[in-house]
Amino acid sequence: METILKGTEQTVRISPDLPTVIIGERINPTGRSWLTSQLTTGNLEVLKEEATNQLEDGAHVLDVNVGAASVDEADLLPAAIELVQSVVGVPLCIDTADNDALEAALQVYQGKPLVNSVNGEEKNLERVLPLVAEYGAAVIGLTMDDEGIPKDPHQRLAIAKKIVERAESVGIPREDVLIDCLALTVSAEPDAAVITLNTIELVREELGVNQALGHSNVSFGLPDRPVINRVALGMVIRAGVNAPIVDAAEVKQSILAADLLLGRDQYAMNYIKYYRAQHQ
Ligand code: THG
Repeated sequence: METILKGTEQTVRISPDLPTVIIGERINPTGRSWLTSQLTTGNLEVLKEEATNQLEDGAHVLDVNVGAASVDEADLLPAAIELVQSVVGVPLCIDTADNDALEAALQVYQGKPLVNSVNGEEKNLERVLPLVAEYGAAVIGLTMDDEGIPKDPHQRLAIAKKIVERAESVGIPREDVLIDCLALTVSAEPDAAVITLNTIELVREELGVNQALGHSNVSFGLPDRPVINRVALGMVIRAGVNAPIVDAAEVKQSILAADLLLGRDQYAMNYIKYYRAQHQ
Protein backbone atom coordinates (compact mmCIF):
# COMPACT_ATOMS: atom_id res chain seq x y z
CA MET A 1 0.00 0.00 0.00
CA GLU A 2 1.94 2.98 -1.25
CA THR A 3 0.75 6.52 -1.92
CA ILE A 4 3.02 8.56 -4.16
CA LEU A 5 2.91 12.36 -4.03
CA LYS A 6 4.91 14.74 -6.19
CA GLY A 7 6.03 18.32 -5.89
CA THR A 8 8.09 20.28 -8.40
CA GLU A 9 11.27 18.47 -7.30
CA GLN A 10 10.57 15.82 -4.69
CA THR A 11 8.57 12.60 -4.63
CA VAL A 12 7.21 11.42 -1.29
CA ARG A 13 6.12 7.83 -0.59
CA ILE A 14 3.62 7.00 2.12
CA SER A 15 3.45 3.36 3.20
CA PRO A 16 3.04 1.38 6.44
CA ASP A 17 6.54 -0.04 5.88
CA LEU A 18 8.23 3.34 5.56
CA PRO A 19 9.07 6.07 8.09
CA THR A 20 6.21 8.40 9.04
CA VAL A 21 5.56 11.23 6.58
CA ILE A 22 5.14 14.63 8.23
CA ILE A 23 2.51 16.94 6.71
CA GLY A 24 3.32 20.43 8.02
CA GLU A 25 0.19 22.19 9.34
CA ARG A 26 1.41 25.76 9.72
CA ILE A 27 0.14 27.35 6.50
CA ASN A 28 -3.27 27.76 8.12
CA PRO A 29 -4.78 30.98 9.53
CA THR A 30 -6.93 29.20 12.17
CA GLY A 31 -6.10 30.61 15.61
CA ARG A 32 -3.35 32.87 14.18
CA SER A 33 -4.65 36.42 13.92
CA TRP A 34 -1.45 37.82 12.41
CA LEU A 35 -1.47 35.34 9.53
CA THR A 36 -5.20 35.91 9.06
CA SER A 37 -4.70 39.67 8.70
CA GLN A 38 -1.90 39.14 6.18
CA LEU A 39 -4.10 36.84 4.10
CA THR A 40 -7.18 39.09 4.21
CA THR A 41 -5.09 41.95 2.82
CA GLY A 42 -3.82 39.64 0.08
CA ASN A 43 -0.25 39.59 1.40
CA LEU A 44 0.94 36.08 0.56
CA GLU A 45 4.67 36.75 0.89
CA VAL A 46 4.64 35.52 4.50
CA LEU A 47 3.81 32.04 3.22
CA LYS A 48 7.29 31.71 1.70
CA GLU A 49 9.00 31.82 5.07
CA GLU A 50 6.34 29.64 6.64
CA ALA A 51 7.05 27.07 3.92
CA THR A 52 10.86 27.04 4.12
CA ASN A 53 10.85 27.05 7.94
CA GLN A 54 8.71 23.94 8.03
CA LEU A 55 11.09 22.08 5.73
CA GLU A 56 13.98 23.03 8.02
CA ASP A 57 11.93 21.66 10.90
CA GLY A 58 11.60 18.33 9.10
CA ALA A 59 8.25 18.39 7.27
CA HIS A 60 7.98 16.27 4.09
CA VAL A 61 4.70 17.61 2.66
CA LEU A 62 3.09 21.02 3.34
CA ASP A 63 -0.61 21.54 4.00
CA VAL A 64 -1.86 24.78 2.41
CA ASN A 65 -5.02 26.24 3.95
CA VAL A 66 -5.92 29.90 3.42
CA GLY A 67 -9.50 29.64 4.64
CA ALA A 68 -10.63 32.57 6.78
CA ALA A 69 -13.76 34.71 6.90
CA SER A 70 -13.37 37.55 4.39
CA VAL A 71 -10.92 35.59 2.22
CA ASP A 72 -11.92 34.73 -1.34
CA GLU A 73 -10.42 31.27 -1.41
CA ALA A 74 -11.04 30.67 -5.12
CA ASP A 75 -8.77 33.64 -5.70
CA LEU A 76 -6.24 33.20 -2.93
CA LEU A 77 -5.69 29.43 -2.82
CA PRO A 78 -4.29 28.99 -6.36
CA ALA A 79 -2.07 32.04 -5.79
CA ALA A 80 -0.82 30.53 -2.53
CA ILE A 81 -0.13 27.18 -4.21
CA GLU A 82 1.87 28.83 -7.00
CA LEU A 83 3.84 30.93 -4.54
CA VAL A 84 4.67 28.00 -2.24
CA GLN A 85 5.67 25.83 -5.23
CA SER A 86 8.00 28.60 -6.38
CA VAL A 87 10.03 28.27 -3.16
CA VAL A 88 9.81 24.59 -2.16
CA GLY A 89 9.99 21.39 -4.23
CA VAL A 90 8.02 19.12 -1.88
CA PRO A 91 4.46 17.93 -2.54
CA LEU A 92 1.57 20.00 -1.16
CA CYS A 93 -1.67 19.07 0.53
CA ILE A 94 -4.47 21.30 -0.77
CA ASP A 95 -6.68 22.00 2.27
CA THR A 96 -10.05 23.56 1.42
CA ALA A 97 -13.78 22.96 1.73
CA ASP A 98 -14.47 25.24 -1.25
CA ASN A 99 -14.84 23.29 -4.49
CA ASP A 100 -14.13 26.24 -6.79
CA ALA A 101 -10.94 26.96 -4.84
CA LEU A 102 -9.98 23.29 -5.07
CA GLU A 103 -10.42 23.18 -8.83
CA ALA A 104 -8.50 26.44 -9.31
CA ALA A 105 -5.68 25.10 -7.12
CA LEU A 106 -5.54 21.78 -8.99
CA GLN A 107 -5.28 23.70 -12.27
CA VAL A 108 -2.09 25.48 -11.22
CA TYR A 109 -0.50 22.69 -9.16
CA GLN A 110 2.64 21.10 -10.62
CA GLY A 111 3.00 17.41 -9.75
CA LYS A 112 0.68 15.07 -7.85
CA PRO A 113 -0.91 16.73 -4.82
CA LEU A 114 -2.88 15.43 -1.86
CA VAL A 115 -6.43 16.84 -1.80
CA ASN A 116 -7.64 17.64 1.73
CA SER A 117 -10.42 16.51 1.82
CA VAL A 118 -13.53 14.57 0.93
CA ASN A 119 -16.05 13.20 3.45
CA GLY A 120 -18.83 10.61 3.43
CA GLU A 121 -21.60 13.07 2.65
CA GLU A 122 -23.24 12.18 -0.68
CA LYS A 123 -23.04 15.70 -2.14
CA ASN A 124 -19.43 16.03 -1.07
CA LEU A 125 -18.40 12.70 -2.63
CA GLU A 126 -20.06 13.75 -5.89
CA ARG A 127 -18.32 17.13 -5.93
CA VAL A 128 -14.80 16.22 -4.84
CA LEU A 129 -13.98 12.73 -6.16
CA PRO A 130 -14.39 13.52 -9.89
CA LEU A 131 -11.93 16.41 -9.51
CA VAL A 132 -9.43 14.16 -7.72
CA ALA A 133 -9.76 11.60 -10.52
CA GLU A 134 -9.53 14.18 -13.30
CA TYR A 135 -6.30 15.68 -11.96
CA GLY A 136 -4.75 12.37 -10.91
CA ALA A 137 -4.39 13.49 -7.29
CA ALA A 138 -4.49 11.56 -4.03
CA VAL A 139 -7.15 12.43 -1.44
CA ILE A 140 -7.78 12.43 2.32
CA GLY A 141 -11.18 10.96 3.30
CA LEU A 142 -12.68 12.21 6.57
CA THR A 143 -14.74 9.70 8.56
CA MET A 144 -17.78 11.96 8.88
CA ASP A 145 -21.00 12.49 6.91
CA ASP A 146 -24.24 14.52 6.96
CA GLU A 147 -25.01 13.15 10.40
CA GLY A 148 -21.72 14.36 11.82
CA ILE A 149 -18.86 12.41 13.35
CA PRO A 150 -19.99 9.05 14.78
CA LYS A 151 -18.82 8.10 18.26
CA ASP A 152 -18.79 4.42 17.35
CA PRO A 153 -15.52 3.32 15.66
CA HIS A 154 -17.43 0.81 13.50
CA GLN A 155 -19.62 3.58 12.13
CA ARG A 156 -16.55 5.67 11.33
CA LEU A 157 -15.04 2.61 9.63
CA ALA A 158 -18.21 2.23 7.53
CA ILE A 159 -17.78 5.79 6.26
CA ALA A 160 -14.11 5.14 5.49
CA LYS A 161 -15.11 2.05 3.54
CA LYS A 162 -17.73 3.96 1.59
CA ILE A 163 -15.19 6.67 0.66
CA VAL A 164 -12.63 4.09 -0.54
CA GLU A 165 -15.26 2.24 -2.61
CA ARG A 166 -16.67 5.42 -4.14
CA ALA A 167 -13.15 6.57 -5.00
CA GLU A 168 -12.43 3.27 -6.74
CA SER A 169 -15.70 3.53 -8.66
CA VAL A 170 -14.53 6.79 -10.28
CA GLY A 171 -11.07 5.42 -11.06
CA ILE A 172 -9.07 6.53 -8.00
CA PRO A 173 -7.02 3.54 -6.77
CA ARG A 174 -7.26 2.80 -3.03
CA GLU A 175 -3.54 3.54 -2.76
CA ASP A 176 -4.47 7.16 -3.44
CA VAL A 177 -7.00 7.40 -0.60
CA LEU A 178 -5.74 8.29 2.88
CA ILE A 179 -8.29 7.95 5.64
CA ASP A 180 -8.46 10.50 8.50
CA CYS A 181 -10.20 9.01 11.56
CA LEU A 182 -10.54 12.54 13.06
CA ALA A 183 -8.80 13.78 16.17
CA LEU A 184 -11.13 15.73 18.45
CA THR A 185 -10.18 17.60 21.57
CA VAL A 186 -10.09 15.60 24.78
CA SER A 187 -11.05 18.74 26.69
CA ALA A 188 -14.61 18.46 25.33
CA GLU A 189 -15.03 14.68 25.29
CA PRO A 190 -13.05 12.40 27.63
CA ASP A 191 -13.21 9.39 25.29
CA ALA A 192 -12.34 11.36 22.16
CA ALA A 193 -8.77 10.09 21.81
CA VAL A 194 -9.62 6.48 22.65
CA ILE A 195 -12.40 6.43 20.05
CA THR A 196 -10.02 7.81 17.43
CA LEU A 197 -7.30 5.28 18.34
CA ASN A 198 -9.76 2.38 18.13
CA THR A 199 -11.00 3.62 14.75
CA ILE A 200 -7.44 3.92 13.42
CA GLU A 201 -6.76 0.30 14.38
CA LEU A 202 -9.97 -0.89 12.74
CA VAL A 203 -9.21 0.98 9.52
CA ARG A 204 -5.70 -0.49 9.50
CA GLU A 205 -6.98 -4.02 9.99
CA GLU A 206 -10.06 -3.86 7.74
CA LEU A 207 -8.94 -1.53 4.93
CA GLY A 208 -5.15 -1.40 5.20
CA VAL A 209 -5.03 2.03 3.56
CA ASN A 210 -2.63 4.79 4.55
CA GLN A 211 -3.86 7.18 7.21
CA ALA A 212 -3.58 10.92 7.77
CA LEU A 213 -4.76 12.73 10.93
CA GLY A 214 -5.22 16.41 11.82
CA HIS A 215 -3.44 15.53 15.00
CA SER A 216 -3.08 18.89 16.82
CA ASN A 217 -6.85 19.11 17.24
CA VAL A 218 -6.53 16.66 20.15
CA SER A 219 -5.15 19.32 22.51
CA PHE A 220 -7.33 22.35 21.64
CA GLY A 221 -8.17 24.46 24.70
CA LEU A 222 -5.65 22.84 27.04
CA PRO A 223 -2.44 24.11 28.65
CA ASP A 224 0.94 22.78 27.47
CA ARG A 225 -0.45 21.46 24.21
CA PRO A 226 2.94 20.19 22.94
CA VAL A 227 3.19 17.54 25.65
CA ILE A 228 -0.28 16.20 24.84
CA ASN A 229 0.46 16.27 21.12
CA ARG A 230 3.77 14.44 21.54
CA VAL A 231 2.44 11.71 23.81
CA ALA A 232 -0.65 11.15 21.66
CA LEU A 233 1.45 11.01 18.52
CA GLY A 234 3.28 7.84 19.62
CA MET A 235 -0.10 6.23 20.19
CA VAL A 236 -1.65 7.17 16.86
CA ILE A 237 1.44 6.14 14.92
CA ARG A 238 1.40 2.78 16.69
CA ALA A 239 -2.28 2.43 15.84
CA GLY A 240 -1.75 3.06 12.11
CA VAL A 241 -1.42 6.75 11.20
CA ASN A 242 1.51 7.21 8.83
CA ALA A 243 0.94 10.75 7.55
CA PRO A 244 -0.01 13.03 10.48
CA ILE A 245 -0.74 16.73 9.89
CA VAL A 246 1.38 18.37 12.59
CA ASP A 247 3.72 21.21 13.53
CA ALA A 248 7.07 19.65 12.62
CA ALA A 249 8.96 21.98 14.99
CA GLU A 250 6.92 20.60 17.85
CA VAL A 251 6.93 16.85 17.13
CA LYS A 252 9.84 15.97 14.81
CA GLN A 253 11.89 14.26 17.55
CA SER A 254 8.85 12.34 18.81
CA ILE A 255 8.16 11.03 15.32
CA LEU A 256 11.77 9.93 14.85
CA ALA A 257 11.59 8.17 18.22
CA ALA A 258 8.27 6.49 17.37
CA ASP A 259 9.62 5.21 14.03
CA LEU A 260 12.75 3.94 15.76
CA LEU A 261 10.71 2.08 18.39
CA LEU A 262 8.41 0.59 15.75
CA GLY A 263 11.28 -0.85 13.70
CA ARG A 264 10.96 1.63 10.84
CA ASP A 265 14.44 3.11 11.24
CA GLN A 266 17.17 0.56 10.55
CA TYR A 267 20.15 0.89 12.91
CA ALA A 268 18.61 4.19 14.12
CA MET A 269 20.08 5.88 11.05
CA ASN A 270 17.41 8.57 10.70
CA TYR A 271 17.35 9.26 14.42
CA ILE A 272 21.13 9.63 14.64
CA LYS A 273 21.37 11.63 11.42
CA TYR A 274 18.90 14.17 12.79
CA TYR A 275 20.91 14.79 15.96
CA ARG A 276 24.20 14.93 14.06
CA ALA A 277 22.76 17.61 11.79
CA GLN A 278 21.60 19.63 14.83
CA HIS A 279 25.14 19.73 16.25
CA GLN A 280 26.92 20.87 13.11
N1 THG B 1 -7.98 16.73 9.20
C1 THG B 1 -7.53 17.08 7.99
N2 THG B 1 -7.08 18.31 7.71
C2 THG B 1 -7.11 19.27 8.65
C3 THG B 1 -7.57 18.98 9.94
C4 THG B 1 -8.03 17.67 10.21
N3 THG B 1 -6.65 20.52 8.35
C5 THG B 1 -6.78 21.59 9.33
C6 THG B 1 -6.62 21.06 10.73
N4 THG B 1 -7.54 19.95 10.91
C7 THG B 1 -5.20 20.56 10.95
N5 THG B 1 -4.31 21.67 11.03
C8 THG B 1 -4.16 22.39 12.22
C9 THG B 1 -3.44 23.56 12.16
C10 THG B 1 -3.25 24.32 13.32
C11 THG B 1 -3.76 23.86 14.51
C12 THG B 1 -4.46 22.67 14.57
C13 THG B 1 -4.66 21.93 13.41
C14 THG B 1 -3.59 24.64 15.75
N6 THG B 1 -3.20 25.92 15.65
C15 THG B 1 -3.03 26.76 16.82
C16 THG B 1 -4.40 27.19 17.36
O1 THG B 1 -5.37 27.18 16.62
O2 THG B 1 -4.46 27.52 18.55
C17 THG B 1 -2.24 27.98 16.50
C18 THG B 1 -0.80 27.68 16.35
C19 THG B 1 0.08 28.89 16.39
O3 THG B 1 -0.29 29.89 16.97
O4 THG B 1 1.18 28.79 15.87
O5 THG B 1 -3.82 24.14 16.84
O6 THG B 1 -8.44 17.32 11.33
N7 THG B 1 -7.50 16.13 7.04
